[in-house]
Amino acid sequence: MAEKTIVTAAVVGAEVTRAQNPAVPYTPEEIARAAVDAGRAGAAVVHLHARWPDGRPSQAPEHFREIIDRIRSAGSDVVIQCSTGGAVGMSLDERLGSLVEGAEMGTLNMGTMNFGDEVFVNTRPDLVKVAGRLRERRLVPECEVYDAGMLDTLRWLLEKGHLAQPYHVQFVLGVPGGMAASERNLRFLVEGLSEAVHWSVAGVGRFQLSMVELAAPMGGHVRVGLEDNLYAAKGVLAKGSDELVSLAVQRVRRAGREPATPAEARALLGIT
Ligand code: KMH
Ligand code: ZN
Repeated sequence: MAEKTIVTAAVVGAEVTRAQNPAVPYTPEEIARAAVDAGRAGAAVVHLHARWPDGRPSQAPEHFREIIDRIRSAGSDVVIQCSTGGAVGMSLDERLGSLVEGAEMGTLNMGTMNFGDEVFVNTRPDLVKVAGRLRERRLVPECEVYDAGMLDTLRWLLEKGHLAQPYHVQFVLGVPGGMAASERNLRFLVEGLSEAVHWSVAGVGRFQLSMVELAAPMGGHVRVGLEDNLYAAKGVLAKGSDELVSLAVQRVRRAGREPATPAEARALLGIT
């Protein structure tokens, strides 16, 4: 039987706003509820950012603690992945504030890039520091790859011993400044992985669900949610990340695969 598909829900991010879609959650309570709902809809992993009550991005440990406590108090066992990317312009130390007790995975952004009209800074020393922190905290890294050269950086981290299995790769395609979300690009990136490793794809904007349709038959995992895309269909705002997860699950099943449970995702990702 084909390996199960891990559906990750990215329920808020640092860039999207409630002015764009009223379902974007801001408070820890709202973010936790969005994560729990996404888990009920079939997500095995939640990728977390936090916000201040007015919507500004936050990497404050107390916000992450409250979100995680609320998710667990609601009885959800989704895998908790905390963003160390935070928002453009934050210092690396601020970004690392998210790695609190209860986190199981943390992101490792694989290089500096244009991010829309801004620059998302991830120098090689930054990568080494984040990788080291994840190792110290025994968190499984998810390597965020936005462009082809970042696979060479991934190889460099492996060769230098800064990164080792288990780790996960997320191809984030369609960020203005990174690689476009196309079939050609995804196939090229998957071929470029230097060793057998679980990979997933997150298509930004209108490419979110088309990337799910492409990745599921290829054996990949998928990420959807309001962080990357605000629409359920052309011109129709998503009611929440749970709706996008449901749409992804339909597509995964159409490809003959089943969504992984959180326990199955932990086994696949090497989370102990
Ligand atoms: N907000 C972006 C600049 C991550 O979560 O690790 C970075 C980001 C990546 O969202
Ligand atoms: Zn993120």
